[in-house]
Amino acid sequence: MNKNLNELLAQRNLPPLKSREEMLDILCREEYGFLPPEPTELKFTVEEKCIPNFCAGNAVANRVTAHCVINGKEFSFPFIAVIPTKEGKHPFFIHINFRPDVPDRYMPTEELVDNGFAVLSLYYNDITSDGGDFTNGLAGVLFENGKRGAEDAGKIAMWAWAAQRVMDYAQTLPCLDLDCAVVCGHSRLGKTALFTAATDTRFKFAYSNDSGCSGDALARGTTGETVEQIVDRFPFWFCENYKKYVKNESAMPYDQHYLLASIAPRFVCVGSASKDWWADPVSQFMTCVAASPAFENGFVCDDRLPQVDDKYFDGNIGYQMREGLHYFSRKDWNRLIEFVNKHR
Ligand code: GTR
Repeated sequence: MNKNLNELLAQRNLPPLKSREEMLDILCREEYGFLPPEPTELKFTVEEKCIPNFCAGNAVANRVTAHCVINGKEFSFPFIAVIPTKEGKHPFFIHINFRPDVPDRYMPTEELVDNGFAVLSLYYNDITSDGGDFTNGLAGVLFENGKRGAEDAGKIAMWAWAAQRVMDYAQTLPCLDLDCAVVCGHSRLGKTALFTAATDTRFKFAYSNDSGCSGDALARGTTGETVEQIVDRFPFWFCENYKKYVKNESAMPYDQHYLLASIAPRFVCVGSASKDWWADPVSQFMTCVAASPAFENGFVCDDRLPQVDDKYFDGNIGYQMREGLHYFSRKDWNRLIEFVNKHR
């Protein structure tokens, strides 16, 4: 069974899977940095119906502000909660978003509502900037003068921490189905969505769209972006330790299959795009193959490399390849909905 894929996997020379605790410890120490501590105080204020007559009355959009005390300092950030008005408990997405706008062409909010989902959207730059400055936003309350230690959080870990605070808010809403919490994001925010779910078992599903290097793609044997290339342009996404693996992937005590495997026994779906060679769809797919044994219902796929429009949704790990370039399209969202509906 899976003869060809097993041979291809062997060529990648991956470290074997470990316990979830060990894998998370390695991922935090070597790649993303440890999550910031949970806030010692947390409260939410809500501006109701901040978008008038939203979704023709099928949903309300509320602007929520999370007020946190962390390290004795205050930090707050806003997000938008779109809640269907229909009776009942709604499954929901926490979308770690590139843009602040709701609705937005990258987040088909009305369609999500039409499919029965609530969506809570946080804009990543509201947490801390997407750059090397560690003195602003959440970074500013964590580090004295913007200086961090080798294992301290990079920006991805900070955005993940914020998505977990949005989950804290979701837990206060009786109209949400807490057994169907999905965290999702695209590209750098797909990496973030995976790290969010890996470190927080309240999320039943994680979906990463085109996250590639340092997300859902194996580093060993990639034909796309390398650790050297990502650390050169985006060192601040990661902890300082990650630099050790520039041109030195074979020394990594892990690979990205640890990230997907840390989501077991829950659900994770990888979205790839056929022309997104930088994210490397084959290495994204092989991560699913490599992480599969961590799940009771592992990755179910054909014994060949993926092709356009392959959709493997039967196991707890899913994978889909859409035709096209690097973006989060309606087709991707629809496939995510399909994966979630199949398993909830
Ligand atoms: C690229 C980066 C990728 C991906 C992408 C994005 O330039 O090299 O790893 O994360 O940005 O987030 O848009």
